Amino acid sequence: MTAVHHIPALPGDFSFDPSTLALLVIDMQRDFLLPGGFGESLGNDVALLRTVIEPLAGLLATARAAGIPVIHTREGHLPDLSDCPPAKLLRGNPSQRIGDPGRFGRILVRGEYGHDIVDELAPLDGEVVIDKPGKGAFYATELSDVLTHRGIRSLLVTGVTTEVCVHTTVREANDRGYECLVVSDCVGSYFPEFQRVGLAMIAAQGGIFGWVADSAAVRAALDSAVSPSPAQ
Ligand code: C5J
Repeated sequence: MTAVHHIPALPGDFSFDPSTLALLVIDMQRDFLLPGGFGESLGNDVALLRTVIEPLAGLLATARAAGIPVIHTREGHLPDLSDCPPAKLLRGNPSQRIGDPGRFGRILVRGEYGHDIVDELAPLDGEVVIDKPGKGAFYATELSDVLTHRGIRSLLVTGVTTEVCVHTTVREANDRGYECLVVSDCVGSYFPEFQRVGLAMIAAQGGIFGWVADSAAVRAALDSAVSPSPAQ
């Protein structure tokens, strides 16, 4: 699996070598996705985020079958909140702040039930899980080292939310030289307008931050990358 393959995408084909490709799954955590959880308590409709679960489960299965490394992230903080800047801690509804008790444990605190990834997308043994205190997956984490160590150059980016942690991470990755394809039906926002514009911003201006394609196109390319060519 060393040849270059292509995925039809916006603004043009995304070229990748499967041996240097990874799937990044950003913050598919119960606190953001479960009805009755932190995300919903902020007045958001979690149904919009939950539409991501099924296509992402399918993409995960295809990537795993193709031997593409999967890296999960979780946004959250140490139990003493020493890694949470005051500006983040004090933001939002005063009774529903980071570290406060929520329906699924202390909100966005590592080790709590709500901080972990939804059952449908649970990491497999051996898959990397990056705990990040910020919106971007590179800030104050080991992600750069993990990617360098594995020789990863290209990322399939999925998860929530499109305009916050997905966008921040894609911008960080783009500045570090990684080629990012954002999988349109595997990223989600609480706001339909932000989803539409967030995706458009990535592929605009000739792909200023990266490429955009849906999971059907990505899965077809991964399948054909690992399938033997028909006999000549
Ligand atoms: C937010 C995230 N939206 N994972 N976090 O606060 O996008």
